[in-house]
Amino acid sequence: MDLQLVTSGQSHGPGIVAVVSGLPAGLHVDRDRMQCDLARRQAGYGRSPRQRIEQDTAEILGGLRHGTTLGGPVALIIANRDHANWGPAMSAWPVTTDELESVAARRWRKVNVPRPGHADLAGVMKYELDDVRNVLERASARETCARVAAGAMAKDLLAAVGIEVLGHVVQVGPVRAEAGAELAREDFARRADSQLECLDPAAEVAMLAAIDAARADQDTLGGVVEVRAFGCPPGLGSHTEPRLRLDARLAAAALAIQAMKGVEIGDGFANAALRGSQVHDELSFADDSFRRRSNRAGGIEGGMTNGEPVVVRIAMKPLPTLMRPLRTATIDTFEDATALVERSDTTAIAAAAVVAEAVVAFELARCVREKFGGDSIGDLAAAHRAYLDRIPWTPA
Ligand code: EPS
Repeated sequence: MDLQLVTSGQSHGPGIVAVVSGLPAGLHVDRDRMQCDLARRQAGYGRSPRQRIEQDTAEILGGLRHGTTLGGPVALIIANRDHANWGPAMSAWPVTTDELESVAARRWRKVNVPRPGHADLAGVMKYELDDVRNVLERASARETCARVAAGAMAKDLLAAVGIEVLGHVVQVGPVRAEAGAELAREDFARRADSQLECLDPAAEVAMLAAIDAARADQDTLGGVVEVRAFGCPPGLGSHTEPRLRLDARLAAAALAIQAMKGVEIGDGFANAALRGSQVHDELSFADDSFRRRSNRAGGIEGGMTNGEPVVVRIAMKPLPTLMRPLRTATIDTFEDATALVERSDTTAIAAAAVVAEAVVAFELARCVREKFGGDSIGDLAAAHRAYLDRIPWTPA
């Protein structure tokens, strides 16, 4: 059974839609988890005033009854409250000039200045458009709220087989958190006290100062997030075909998040500078289970989980919408211009940790569906139990 997600919607349209197909029947969807993740995605330090307008909540349109999946696609919508301020400018159907002029001109006038670093210019050329807004509304990272809601359901599925996926911020601009090579699930409890989904309070002070400094300069900041998946049995993903390799799939899922530009599995980049004897994680066998003596591989060997925690790090570029805009040229008269100044986030790095957690959870849930099948969550859990009975591995 293939787990799939389709999203739809514009940043200032009526709402963002997600349709998730391939969930087994009988899965209890944790409403509080979904709401909590949606709120976490909005809450990080450095986000734009837009977040004071939005209060993301998923309205389920199909696929659930009394909180439990029925086996068909789950459809949901997260309303854009800001749509009330855009109305006719973002109407799905034709509107009159009078209706258009009832909203602020900057909302309905064609945008002819593409922003460097954004989808704007290639998007208008590729899709034969004469208004940058028709690109930017869909390119916007507002869409990630749908992936977070879908990821919450993926986490519910993973919980049924003992897998937990947790993300955190490890770098903001040049400020790095203390590396915690041996981080365990319990360590993530500290995240609740953070304004940046960060586990290192001392580094966070410097991170917050860096964000304040960037905001004062009307500039933006990127960073690095890390996602860890605990409880994965060996054998999610596969070495047998390139498209099934888990590291490749996680990298694709990670880079499909707006503004993500680099991915590392385990100590991928640091390992490149070392010798093999310093890199590969030695094996041991104790208490009926294979273990690795270290986890520099980040839990993946040969395109499959190896039974250690999966570790994925993702680099985010500074957001390209700048309050002090960069130079550009217009798409109609080709004259020098300055880029569109739109309200923007100074950094969305905390949100990135939540979104990264969601997409890693979704990709792992896809692997779980492939490996254990089942039309119901009971069948899936039984297949998982039978597999663990067969292999010489027990969860840590
Ligand atoms: C975004 C621009 C900002 C962000 C938005 C993504 O929106 P606006 O232009 O309305 O202020 O706040 O992110 C969200 C609304 C969200 O919920 O993540 C962009 O251009 O990508």
